[in-house]
Amino acid sequence: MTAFGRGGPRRPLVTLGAAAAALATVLATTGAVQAAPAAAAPAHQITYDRHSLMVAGRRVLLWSGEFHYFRLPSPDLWRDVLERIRAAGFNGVSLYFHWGYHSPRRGVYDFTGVRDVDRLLRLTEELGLYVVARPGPYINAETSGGGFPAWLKNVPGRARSSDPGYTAAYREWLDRINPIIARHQVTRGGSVIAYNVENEYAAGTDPAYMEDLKRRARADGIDVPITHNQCCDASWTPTWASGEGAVQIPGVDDYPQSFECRRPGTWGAWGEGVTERLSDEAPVYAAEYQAGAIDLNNAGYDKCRELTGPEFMKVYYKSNLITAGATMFGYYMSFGGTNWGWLGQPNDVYTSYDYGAAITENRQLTAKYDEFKRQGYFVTGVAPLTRTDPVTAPASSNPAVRTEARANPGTGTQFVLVRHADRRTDADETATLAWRTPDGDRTLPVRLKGRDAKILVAGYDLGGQRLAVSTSEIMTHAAIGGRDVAVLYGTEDTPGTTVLRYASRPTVKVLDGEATAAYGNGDLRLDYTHKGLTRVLVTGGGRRPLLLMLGTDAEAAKFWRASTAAGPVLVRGTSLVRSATLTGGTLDLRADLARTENVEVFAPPSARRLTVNGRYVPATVTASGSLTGAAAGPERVRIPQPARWSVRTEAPEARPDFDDSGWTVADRTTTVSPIKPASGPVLYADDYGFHHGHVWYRGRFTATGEETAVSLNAITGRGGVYQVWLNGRYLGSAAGGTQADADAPVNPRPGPGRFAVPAGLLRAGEQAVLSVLVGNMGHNDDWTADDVRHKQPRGLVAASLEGSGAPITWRIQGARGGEDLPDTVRGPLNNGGLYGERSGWHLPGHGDRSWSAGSPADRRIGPGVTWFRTSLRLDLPEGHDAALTLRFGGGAGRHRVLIFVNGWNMGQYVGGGVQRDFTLPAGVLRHDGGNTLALAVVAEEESTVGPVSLAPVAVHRGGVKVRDVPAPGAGG
Ligand code: IPT
Repeated sequence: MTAFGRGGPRRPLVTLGAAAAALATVLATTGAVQAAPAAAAPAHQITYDRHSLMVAGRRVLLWSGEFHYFRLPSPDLWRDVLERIRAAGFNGVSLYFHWGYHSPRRGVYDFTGVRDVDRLLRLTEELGLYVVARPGPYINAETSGGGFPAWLKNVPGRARSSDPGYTAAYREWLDRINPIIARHQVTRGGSVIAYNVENEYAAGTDPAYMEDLKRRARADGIDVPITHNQCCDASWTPTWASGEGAVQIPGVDDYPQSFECRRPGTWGAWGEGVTERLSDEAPVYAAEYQAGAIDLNNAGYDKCRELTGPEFMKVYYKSNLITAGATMFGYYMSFGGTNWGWLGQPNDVYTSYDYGAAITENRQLTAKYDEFKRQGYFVTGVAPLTRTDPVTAPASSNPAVRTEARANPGTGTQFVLVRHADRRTDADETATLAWRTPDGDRTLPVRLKGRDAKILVAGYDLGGQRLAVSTSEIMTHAAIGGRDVAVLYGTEDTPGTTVLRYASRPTVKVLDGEATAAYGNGDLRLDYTHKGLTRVLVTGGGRRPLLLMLGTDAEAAKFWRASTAAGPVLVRGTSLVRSATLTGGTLDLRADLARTENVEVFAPPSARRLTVNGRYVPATVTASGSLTGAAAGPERVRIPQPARWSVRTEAPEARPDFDDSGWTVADRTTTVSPIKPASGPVLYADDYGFHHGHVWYRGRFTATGEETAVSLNAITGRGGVYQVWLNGRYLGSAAGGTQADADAPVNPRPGPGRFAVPAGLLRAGEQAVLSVLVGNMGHNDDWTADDVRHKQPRGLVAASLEGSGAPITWRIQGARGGEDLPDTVRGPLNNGGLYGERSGWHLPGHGDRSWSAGSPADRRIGPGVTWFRTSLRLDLPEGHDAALTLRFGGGAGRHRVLIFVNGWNMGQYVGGGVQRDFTLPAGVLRHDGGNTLALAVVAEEESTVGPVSLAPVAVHRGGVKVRDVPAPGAGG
């Protein structure tokens, strides 16, 4: 199945901004033919100097957003999200590739279906987005094992080093992923512009390892520049800028707002932003720049969005451009996605990986998106920014208002950062700038209202105009129909001055709003206050006409830019413009609408007719020379609710007579893990090939009748629990541990549990059966390159009886097939070893007619595992995009719920926990057809789950066509 083969409507390539123009040219020849293989596009050399990357000698400011395909298991939605990213003005994406997501077992790799990264890379080519490919092997990313496959825990040799055991393992991955990346490089007509080795590699530094990663990449055909993302700041060593292991373009990761979302008013807790240059030969690269946060302390992601909101973005992102002169960026994250299945790393995240990003987990656009758009259109559109050096900044009359400047040595264009001297203040300050612009000295008033920063431009050839200077910021400009159309903006109620040069007095017409114009000495000076949208038409004066639109932040954010074969168009209105095509006299927009609203289009005059998503929109011509008409919002959408639930209780494993003869005997005496058991056999689940979700243990011993308690210890990762039954009697549950120390082998700390043996339960001389269910919340990452952390066991780590020295013999059972996946479609992270999972109760094809009627809303369930199933038919209108979540509404008792939608494990609801809404991506959830919803409730005590409903987050007319994600019925 390929993205190109889907027979969708053909449309010309759309790109945003001049920086993407090189790639646009590459693809323009094939752009209209989606089916063209990547190899048919012309290849371009990638070079770089201290200022920027260059594609075929043309400078590019790389403005990319991080996207994790593995957190969105509906490949048609990759297109949706990448189109949103592109429409925000990004000209690239930064992509981690997740080793463990593709490899259930050593030597076994899957790149199909939701793992089809070749398709993903083809899509970036089609959309004209550059790619920074980041295949690790270690990626961190708050994902299980930091992206390592769980089987690596059984491979001797320290991970993230040049140890031969690890080396052989990662080469296996790189030799598979590298060739896929290699064939999509810009140098072969594709989209990959750079290649990132490792991830924040410093702890346990091993330059030989870095050398091997680079050698592997080159041997596998990677010929674009190799980069690295150094952590934190220049104090972190090595920077990999020189010496053994050095990369061509060393980058830095920076998260100045920290990750404490409970204090969203925080300002720069972790520093000033990017201020240093790591290499004199390479551009300054902000490899991961904070664009959201993990929700470390359960504040909820909206708080993380606040912590990293527009004010932070203005001050920090703009400083990075001017203070540091950075021209390469990877914003982490542009869209976070979902830790579906067992994808999450347990210690830092829960199911949602929304990240407080500009695009929410439900694919909705936020105020942060608007800010990205304002900045993204500017940085990718104003070409002189790709090559600048520091210059003297205009003097500020007020020391509280600070200026810094850079200029392009070729064009002379100046970029002046205006910010508060104290970056923490939210004061309201005014100043006068004495500015030596390339077009002469000017005195200009500026105002900073609250936490704010601006990049002001002087001496810029704005299309056919000469912009001497402006105290409004440039969002974008385009040559449309023989004139220039420009959008400038400033904070509401602040003053703005724009000075343009003309050979003779031009004619100025204020079409909307208020502005005063004065002409003298070749200067046309416009003065105004940023309020709503002011429109000024300038004609004559020896230049082509200019339509200047001067707006507030909010007004600027209403504009979209898209390209057609006949040139760029600007659109005002709609929730999202994905692309535009001009055929004959008809301009068609692919756009999303939340309501019926006016759409205004600035297009070449040949566009006389307007359609939106192919539907005719009656439009009239405005005084601004644009076309405007009302485009229809969405139809009313009826969201059905899950009803008619059936229920079945499981956990036969707890019963003494359960037949476990097919289970694996757990009798190993050695382990690769640095954590060694103090006594008895190794019970670690990974050692027996059971890596994800729940595992069961059954231990047998001959009772003496003197037993007083069962003493256990398990490691689950943060938030995990384990539960214990003796001869079928439930003894209780305990919190699993997170970390054991290598030098304290039995370590009683991680997750001890002491369970009293009820009197009379055990009889001397009789065999007793201990059943233990252990959750596994995911594997530790390896941020510190420390096997003690990464190779932490999961499952039981200690077990003994109090009052008896009788030996216990153990069997273990986990996900069906262990590393030999029965369900390769959903992959290694979808299932654990619950009885229902092993029996296919989560699958749509499971026959549940024998189940009893019972709803999670009110059914009281006992400790152990209980399943609920229902079916849900959706019939949502075509041409609409409905974002739906599954909402949990209360309940009682300690329990957690695994959520299966058509067999796909979409996350884990922890009763009473921070996350109650679970994103169900279209495709996994069929919007036009039947769905099976299955809930596996693991209860520690008597519980009710409470109401479960399907909640609409938003409905838009528009969107992309989403096909059903395959959902094999039963058996896999
Ligand atoms: C940095 C990692 O590189 C990235 O994978 C992710 O974990 C991110 O942070 C946090 O979400 S590590 C950080 C300590 C800079």
